[in-house]
Amino acid sequence: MIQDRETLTLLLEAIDRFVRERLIPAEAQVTETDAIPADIVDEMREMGLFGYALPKEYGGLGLTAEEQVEVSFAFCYASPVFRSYVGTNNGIGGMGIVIDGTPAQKARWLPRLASGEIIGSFALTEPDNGSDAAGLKTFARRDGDHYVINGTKRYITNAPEATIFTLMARTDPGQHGAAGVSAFIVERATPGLSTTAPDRKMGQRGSHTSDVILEDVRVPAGNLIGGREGQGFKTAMKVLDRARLNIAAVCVGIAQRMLDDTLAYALSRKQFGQPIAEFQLVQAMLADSKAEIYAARSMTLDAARRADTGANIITEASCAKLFASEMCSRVADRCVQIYGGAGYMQDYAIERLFRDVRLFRIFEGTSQIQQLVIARNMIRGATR
Ligand code: COS
Repeated sequence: MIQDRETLTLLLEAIDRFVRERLIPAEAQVTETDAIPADIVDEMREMGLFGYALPKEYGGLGLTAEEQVEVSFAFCYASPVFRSYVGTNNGIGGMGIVIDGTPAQKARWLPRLASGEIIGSFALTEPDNGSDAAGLKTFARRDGDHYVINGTKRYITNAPEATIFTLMARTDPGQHGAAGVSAFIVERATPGLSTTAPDRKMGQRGSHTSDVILEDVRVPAGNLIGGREGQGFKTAMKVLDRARLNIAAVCVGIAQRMLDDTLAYALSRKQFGQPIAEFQLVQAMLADSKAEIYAARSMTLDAARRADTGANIITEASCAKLFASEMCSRVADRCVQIYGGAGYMQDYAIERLFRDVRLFRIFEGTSQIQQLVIARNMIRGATR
């Protein structure tokens, strides 16, 4: 759903300009320094990019799902590292509070997330529990009007920068599965909470992940999201449904960038006396990529429009994330192939983007988890 086409067009044009004039030229520096320059972070703040998905009443831009994916298509034409920095506030770090938080929790945290004053992060994965999220072991024991949390979270995006974590922990040791899990807002400044040195990753330099270690961290009972125990797994899954849709949009944006760069290269690079774009075997790779980006874009928009009607989009979000992330890797691979030897060299962005996009088939649910979610829902639908 588009609330106001004119306002959205202005926003998308501003993002487009920002991407071309500020973000793409800064990509090499971000990779080299493993950090986004402070002036770019400030500009993202001023543009409202930390809160575009958060409700207007809490200072966000209040975009619909369709508008959000349009923003991601445009924003992620630049390295996905920039979106990753603001992505946790709009998505996995802030959305749990939006969806299931109490009015007091929303009023306390959302305005600061929306303005970019603080960074929110999402702590679900653990050393022994990634895909099997419901088996998580981090334990929160009730102690008067507090919970005492112990455990380790792993590969947590923006953990080194975060002020608050939406953190899933087991409150009922008798319940081994999803029903024993609760979600908390945990402040970084709480004694006993620490983060390790940032992980050394395959790609996405400038976006940081690390472990979050909790040793007798005392969290006020008022920080239990929604005020009810046992709801945390469902909160996490609802957050991930929206996040998966957004990752699909991220994949479309960056795939389009890779293809545009590659087309320009194929038109300028000459072999056998003509631009390599004239060769049909190269054209096949360009055409397949174009068609697949179009398919992923259409799927993502359709799923977003369905979400805006209030429909359950668990299956559609998984379909879009599965298809778009696999598509993005295929496009990246073809683009490197078209660049040839140059594609293997760090002088060209495609070498870096090829590594960056590999993550999309893994995080926020692997492709295999998306297949499992889709097939389970199909079987449930058929046997109901
Ligand atoms: N929205 C709302 N509720 C949901 C839901 C969703 N999308 N998905 C599951 N639930 C509910 C179920 O309805 C069930 O509730 P009831 O017990 O009341 O019926 C409960 O949550 C448990 O669900 P389920 O039995 O399906 O849980 P499983 O342990 O079988 O796990 C998978 C489901 C594998 C799909 C889940 O663990 C998953 O998505 N894993 C990947 C995690 C992930 O994406 N990690 C990335 C980390 S974030 S970067």
